[in-house]
Amino acid sequence: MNEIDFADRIAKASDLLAGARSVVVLSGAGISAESGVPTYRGAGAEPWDGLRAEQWATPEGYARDRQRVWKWYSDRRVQLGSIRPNAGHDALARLQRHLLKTGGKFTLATQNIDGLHQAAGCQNVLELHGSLLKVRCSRCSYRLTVGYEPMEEIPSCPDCGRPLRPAVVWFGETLPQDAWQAAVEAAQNCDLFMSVGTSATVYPAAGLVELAVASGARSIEVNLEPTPASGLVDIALHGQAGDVLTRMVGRRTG
Ligand code: BJW
Ligand code: ZN
Repeated sequence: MNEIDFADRIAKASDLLAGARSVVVLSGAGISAESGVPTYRGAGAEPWDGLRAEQWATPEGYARDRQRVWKWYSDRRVQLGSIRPNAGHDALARLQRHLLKTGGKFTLATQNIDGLHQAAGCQNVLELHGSLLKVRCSRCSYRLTVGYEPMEEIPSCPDCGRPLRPAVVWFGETLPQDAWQAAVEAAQNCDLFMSVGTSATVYPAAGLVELAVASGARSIEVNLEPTPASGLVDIALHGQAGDVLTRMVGRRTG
């Protein structure tokens, strides 16, 4: 697509955004790619030890080699300490401030575990797949925020003695119910649903766009490449999230 067509689509998306009072954004790894965080699939993907996420991001993967998986999470946590939010995160934070200031509603549900939306100033982020900056007990309800600190050894739970684990959601595990219910409710009741930087392949999060569209919302996709959601949405914008969101939100907030 040439730049004029693309600019025209961005203008149409901006108009949809300008007419919306209640906006839901579902973000994925692609929005953090421009900050240097590897994606899981598609452009920018970096398999870990040659393995796809479906192979290591499981409770069985952790049970198989706890120390190795723990260290890998610890290394990722430390790397995050020097990673900053990018123009895409900033644009969504501006959009949230603008909508809230003008009496609108804004919900950001993220599949990301990197905390970069919050670092950009977004409030009330729904973390559907947990957080890399927290650990939890593998049995009881004990949780701890550890930030960017390295943790080479696996600590035992102070309450029950079981090994702690990263507070992320692995395949086959249910999503944090409060965040998931809030995301479902917001998707069912929004005017505009935006899917940003996600391959739209991991459920139930990927189902939010289907839910929003079925509930009557207008919809926009922003992603480097087409996804299974592209055919569902009103406007699919295939480009860098930082650039596209800055152009869309910049027009809206002035
Ligand atoms: C850019 C860009 C730039 C690059 N600008 N774009 C068969 C059918 C349907 C479902 C299932 C099934 N078999 C099993 C399931 C269920 C399973 C699932 O969906 N599997 C699929 C693989 C088929 N799901 C689960 O098990 C989930 N739990 C569950 O279902 O419980 C039951 C339940 C049911 C109903 C209600 C409640 C519960 C749990 C899923 C957990 C996912 N966990 C991970 C790991 C997190 C921890 C960690 O990182 O260590 O979460 S996997 C990984 O994938 C991570 C991500 O959040 C998730 C999604 O990835 P995301 O964000 O979309 O990123 P990518 O990399 O896939 O895509 C990035 C995109 O960006 C690409 O398209 C690029 O082109 C683009 N991009 N640069 C814009 N600059
Ligand atoms: Zn415990």
